[in-house]
Amino acid sequence: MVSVSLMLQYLRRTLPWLSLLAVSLLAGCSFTGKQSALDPKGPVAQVQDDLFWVTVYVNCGIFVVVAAALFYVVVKYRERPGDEGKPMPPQGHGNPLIEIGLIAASVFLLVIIAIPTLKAIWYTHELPVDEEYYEPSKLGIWYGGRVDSEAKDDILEINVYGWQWWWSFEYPQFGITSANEFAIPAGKVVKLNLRSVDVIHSFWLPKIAGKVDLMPGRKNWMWILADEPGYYYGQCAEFCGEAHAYMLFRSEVMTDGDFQKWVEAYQSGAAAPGGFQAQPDKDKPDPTAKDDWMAWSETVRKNPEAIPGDPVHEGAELFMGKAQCIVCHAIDNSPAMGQTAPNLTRLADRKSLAAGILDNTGPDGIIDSEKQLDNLYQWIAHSEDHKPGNLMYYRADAGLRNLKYTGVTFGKLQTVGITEQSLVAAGVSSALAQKISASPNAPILNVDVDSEMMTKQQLMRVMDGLTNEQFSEVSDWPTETEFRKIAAFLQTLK
Ligand code: HEC
Ligand SMILES: [Cu+2]
Repeated sequence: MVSVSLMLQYLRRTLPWLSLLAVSLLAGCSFTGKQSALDPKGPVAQVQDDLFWVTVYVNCGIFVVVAAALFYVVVKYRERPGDEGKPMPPQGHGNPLIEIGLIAASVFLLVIIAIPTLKAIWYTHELPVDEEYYEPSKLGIWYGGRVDSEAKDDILEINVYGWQWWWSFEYPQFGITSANEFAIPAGKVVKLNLRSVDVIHSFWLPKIAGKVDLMPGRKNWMWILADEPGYYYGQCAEFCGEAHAYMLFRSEVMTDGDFQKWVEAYQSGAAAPGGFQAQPDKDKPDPTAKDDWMAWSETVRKNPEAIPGDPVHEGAELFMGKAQCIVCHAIDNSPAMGQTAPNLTRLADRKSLAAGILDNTGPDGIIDSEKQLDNLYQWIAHSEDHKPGNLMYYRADAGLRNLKYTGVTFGKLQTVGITEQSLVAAGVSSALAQKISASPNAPILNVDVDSEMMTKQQLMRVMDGLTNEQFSEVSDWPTETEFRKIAAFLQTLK
């Protein structure tokens, strides 16, 4: 048996190291970090923070009492020299007074925790529509005009959708949509309707409020209020798949005036590339931004020479055409109306890219346009490096990765050293490989022998190890220059 004095000796030796370890671990904690729930900036986070501390204090009290009792007993009744061979002292079993006392004390402590817990639960579950409760929170009062009269009595609502692995923020009262960054007015109650498109996510904006899950097939909601303007950092707080740790978001809290401008900018949508304008005619004496976009598309189709040959126009053409970005993305006013990816209408106004993974700002917190352009290029040309598993690249039916395997012919593959033998090595039958090599200009996946065709998996095996430059040579994968042009176009979306 290890004697108590041995244990004390051991403790004496390790205690300094243990405390050093504890202190260094705690040094990693910060009460005011970007995502610290201990630095509340709104009433919901405040209530949650208060509750946290009540629990911590009660637990500290329990710890001190229990540790002191333990220490007292261990020291007072420790084994002393000469104790060997003495009979065991009388043992006590059960003392009703102590037992009832301990039960009563536990109940008392639980009640102390339960009262503020229940209060906080009710508080966070009741939308404060009452004007005495908070500053006027109704739409009509702080956001004059632009809203139909029925909506004026409503609180600002935002439909938050969780996607693997990004966020979309829809403002039904204003008819606008943002992604990964959303704006709210300071000092006003906002109702968030939380929905998931795929798996369970969790909305957590630590300094303002948290956390509520977004569940497929279930309508959850929460209300938030941010005290002051600022830029707040949020994060998905429920494991939701491969890129979960990269599913961040931001909230820009603004003054009423700035918020109104933000909403109006989103409502006006995107301007046509390079300021392209539709010619007014008698049907449309006052062309809108949508008309400009339509005129631009028409011109690209019918009279391409009339389009200026600069990166913005070429980037827009690639976006709408060869690079297939419009399959998933929408840009308001433009022909791009995809619904399964972030809405890019005001993309260049956002301080971060791809759900907070790339930061567009300089040290002063303002968007640095060179950095932004480079981030845009990095993201669209190499998204799989920046966010492993992301569905822009990997989505099975439409992801950008597919561009690496479309438009491929055997003739082109030969230019990068791929032979008939490479096809056989990838599992293609020799009869089919022969036919493929005999038709060097046919799309490789369309060639068939006795209704056998090469599969995409086989093609992937054949092309495994090609560089991105080689992919651009032999398939529809855009070249680096083309990606840079698309980035230049995206940067005009503001
Ligand atoms: C298969 C559908 C799909 C296609 C095609 C697609 N994207 Fe995406 N895109 C996505 C998804 C999904 C995300 C969100 C990725 C993430 O953050 O996990 C995204 C994110 C982005 C973002 C970041 C948006 C933000 O709010 O930060 C940009 C910019 C972008 N895509 C541009 C493009 C361009 C340019 C193309 C064409 C070359 C393209 N996308 C093609 C699905 C697609
Ligand atoms: Cu998530």
